[in-house]
Amino acid sequence: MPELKDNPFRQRIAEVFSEDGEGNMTLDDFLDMFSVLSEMAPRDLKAYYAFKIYDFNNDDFICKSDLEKTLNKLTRNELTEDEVSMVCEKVLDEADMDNDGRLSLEDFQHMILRAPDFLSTFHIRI
Ligand SMILES: [Ca+2]
Ligand SMILES: [Ca+2]
Repeated sequence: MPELKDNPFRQRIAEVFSEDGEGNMTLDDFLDMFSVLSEMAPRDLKAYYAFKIYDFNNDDFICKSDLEKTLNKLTRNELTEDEVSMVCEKVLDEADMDNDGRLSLEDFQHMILRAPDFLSTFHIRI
C-alpha cells in the first residue's frame, strides 16, 4: 500500500484502528480503516478518526503538545521549533471555541468545517 507507506501518520493510524491499541491489526481492523480512509467516507467520520489520531496521549483532547507532534509529522520536521510553536498557538487561538486551551472533538470539528484541507492526510485511494 504505497499511500499508507508514505503517510507520516501510518504508525499512529495503525494504533488507532487496531483493537489492542498497539498497532496489531486484524483483518476487521484493516477493513474499518479502509472504509474511514476512503474517499466515500462521511466527513464527520473522518474528522472523528483524525481527532483520535492527532490525540497522541489518548486523553480525548488535542492539547498543544499533541498539536506540535501533529504538525511536525505533517511537515516532516521541516519547521523550526519556534515556527511549530507559533503555528500551534495560532491554531489553538482560532479553533479553541471554549477557551480552555485545548481542542475537544467539538472544537476540532469546527476547525475542519473551516479548513477542510486539514483532512487531506487522511485521504487515500483504494
Ligand atoms: Ca491529548
Ligand atoms: Ca477547547
